[in-house]
Amino acid sequence: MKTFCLTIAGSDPTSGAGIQADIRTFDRCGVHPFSAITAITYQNASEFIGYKSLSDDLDNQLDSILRSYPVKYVKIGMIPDIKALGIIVETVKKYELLAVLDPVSVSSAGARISSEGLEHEVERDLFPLITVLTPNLDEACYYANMELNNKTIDDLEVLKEAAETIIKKMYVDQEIIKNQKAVVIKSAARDQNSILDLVCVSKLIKSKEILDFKIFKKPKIRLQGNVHGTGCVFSSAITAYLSLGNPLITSIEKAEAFFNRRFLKFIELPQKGKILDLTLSEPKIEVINQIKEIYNYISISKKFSALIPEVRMNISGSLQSAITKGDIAGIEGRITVINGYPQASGEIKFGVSDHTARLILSAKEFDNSINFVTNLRYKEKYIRSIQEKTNLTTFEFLRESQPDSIKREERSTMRWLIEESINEMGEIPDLIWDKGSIGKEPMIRLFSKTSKDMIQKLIKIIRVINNE
Ligand code: PXL
Repeated sequence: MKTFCLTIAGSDPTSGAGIQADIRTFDRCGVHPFSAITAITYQNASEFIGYKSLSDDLDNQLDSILRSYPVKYVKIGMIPDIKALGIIVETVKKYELLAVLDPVSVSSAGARISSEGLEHEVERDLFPLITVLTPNLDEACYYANMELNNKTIDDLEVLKEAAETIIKKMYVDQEIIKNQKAVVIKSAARDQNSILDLVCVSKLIKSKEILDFKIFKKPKIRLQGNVHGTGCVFSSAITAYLSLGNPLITSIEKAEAFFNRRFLKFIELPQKGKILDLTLSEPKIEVINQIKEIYNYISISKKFSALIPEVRMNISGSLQSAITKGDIAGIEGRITVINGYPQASGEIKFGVSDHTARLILSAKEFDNSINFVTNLRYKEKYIRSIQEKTNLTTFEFLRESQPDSIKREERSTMRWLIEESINEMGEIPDLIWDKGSIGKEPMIRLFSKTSKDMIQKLIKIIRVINNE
């Protein structure tokens, strides 16, 4: 039988947050979504207009499902008022539900989505029944009664203290821990390149209560506009992984991975509204993540800036069976240098790279195992060092040797240079370079089968051009 999960949450008509986001997430995680709606909100991605509580109908919705189906795991989101809270508390008790609570009281646009001061009753009546709590930083500040803004990895002790204060509120009279519980403070701290989630898990060892802490790091991603509903997706993913039989910490780990792998591709709404796109296929997610892996390596290295060409750099990655440009992902707007560091101008997307996409497609006609290509700044001394000091295979493509009909079309040039290297070397070399011509910047193009392979090649190049 399919695994069941229940979400008790508010409706968001954009489907970015709330019950719709929970249903989309449950579905993607492979569990069947049952739902009970606590309130309907009137909002779009940039404006919150208002809401109407459905607490008068909540117990009917819940009973219709829970009386008939064996549901054990529930995600709780928007609780509009004290009546809805009372029903939720009684339901969790009556059906002995294992609950994940995303303690939201303010919408992404800043408006309250629960009655003023309800946090106090939520903490008193619901926290002791909850297994996992997923506050964001503002919610953690409130429930720990501490000032936690602008923290870095060096402030871990104070964040741990906050998590400990909160997790203790999840036990009646702070009694000895019977069930394992967890608090995840989302985006608790940040440093130069990362954002950190702090997880606090309780354990009972030889009747002694122990708290374990874990940190999940994610790279900072520059985005235009706000992403709506991220907290709903994350807490629903934890619920789904728990219901599939994973231990508590594994469920959190898997939800972190589920979230991070999708925090790359968005459904764009007008006025910079963004919603996580959960429909992307696993192979496409994999390609985007591999490009991200290469980019993460590059973006923390000042030395790498020397390899960014005038026309800017791209990293393209391909689906194994790519046939068109739409099957190749790249960085929108390419990579430039900002404050001495390589930096992406936009997001990683399918169908946005042109030259590098064409290179992969042409390379694949001869060797289908090629999946990645980057373009790098050409300098004669770089090529000399690479040839003398590394085992990378290189091929110089002579623009003069192209027939005039091909010269006119830069697109056919990409195919021509692949053909030339195959004719000369019998395989696609690691690197194909040319000295440019009028209006054409000289360029190095680096090919690889996997992202790891690409990073290894880039490491070799960086070492030799810096005489290390
Ligand atoms: O992301 C918190 C949230 C939860 N539930 C509903 C919402 C929002 C944010 O706007 O609208 C219904």
